[in-house]
Amino acid sequence: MRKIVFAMACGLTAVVTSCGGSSTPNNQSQPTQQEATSPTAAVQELKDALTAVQGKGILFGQHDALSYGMGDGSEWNAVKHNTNDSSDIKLVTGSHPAIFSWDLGHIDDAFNLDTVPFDSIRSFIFKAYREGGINTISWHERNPVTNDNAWTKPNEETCVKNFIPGGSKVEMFNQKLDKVADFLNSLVLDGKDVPVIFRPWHEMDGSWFWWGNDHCTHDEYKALYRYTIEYLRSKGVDNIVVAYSPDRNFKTEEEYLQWYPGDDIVDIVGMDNYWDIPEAYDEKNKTYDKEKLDVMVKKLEIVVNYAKKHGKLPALTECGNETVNLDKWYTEGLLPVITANETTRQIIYAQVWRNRHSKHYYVPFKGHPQESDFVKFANDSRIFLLNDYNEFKKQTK
Ligand code: BMA
Repeated sequence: MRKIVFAMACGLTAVVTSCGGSSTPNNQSQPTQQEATSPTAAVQELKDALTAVQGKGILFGQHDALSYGMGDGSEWNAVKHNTNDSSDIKLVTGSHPAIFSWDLGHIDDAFNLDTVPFDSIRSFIFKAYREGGINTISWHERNPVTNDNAWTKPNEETCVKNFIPGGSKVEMFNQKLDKVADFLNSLVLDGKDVPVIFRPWHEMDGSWFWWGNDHCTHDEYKALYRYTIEYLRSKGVDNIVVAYSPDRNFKTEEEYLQWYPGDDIVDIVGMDNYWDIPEAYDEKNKTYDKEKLDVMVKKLEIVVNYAKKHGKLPALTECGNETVNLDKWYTEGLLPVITANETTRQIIYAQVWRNRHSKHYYVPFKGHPQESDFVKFANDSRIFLLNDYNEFKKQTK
């Protein structure tokens, strides 16, 4: 990966303010600011791909789709069963998803927080890329001090302010960042950088993670986010398209942006939202209240409108109905929301979470009562799985 000297100087000094007006001399051996901040070929390739699909179709994704799943009701695991081409989505539709999501939590270990080996994650990323899919990476990292998990309730010693420039434990945090940089820098296939969407510190408007709302000020959060990206770039990471993704706790653009680290850092603006659709569900009649679904539509509109004004790409970065226990969640819950109007149809992708075990899955598996509803959703002309997406690319070449 190309090392950008100027960006490194920036990353280590300018955390809250931007990198403009640096005292770094602009000579032959150091790129100009323009060069340093312009996207690399890998990043540009991914941004162009995402832009090309905008308004034409919504890419559908799942977390850990190739790692494990529910099969026909009995769990499978790629490592245990030595498979690299299975996904529950493919089992029920014939195609893998278009978006492949991974997580770098527990990056100091050989396995991630969900016991997927990092080596497997890397090979899956290569496979997905080679086959035309798009990879996105989240980071449920352990608290750098307690090193237990991402859900640690932090105290004075373990909260965000310790890890940002000026804090007393930045070095500990840097060790994690170094590992993430190593992983991202290892994403080179046949001599070519593989671009990925990188989505750290998500759902910060809730307080379930150590970087959440109750555990830091907005400025501390922004500094954490900015420092993360600038530090990674200083280590030569130049294959990431960066995504901002709060949970659903906003009603206005201003609220949505409370933690936003800045247009110079973020490429994709997203939202995670698991709860607005269930809140619209009428248990008795097994229907969805349109006005209540509109709550989520409005939030997507806020995201898309911000993206439009600021040259960003919008996405529904996480959603899902655990165990798919609401009738027709896919065709009568999710689909009407994301295709509600011209604006919501501008989202690039929607992804659901993982199919881990019988109490924690988001895509109906073979034989599940909602299987046919999911197939109907997947067959909708506006929803792109990998096969649809590849076909779209062929036709628009
Ligand atoms: C959560 C759950 C956890 C998991 C985490 C990161 O939503 O699936 O079990 O560890 O995501 O994948």
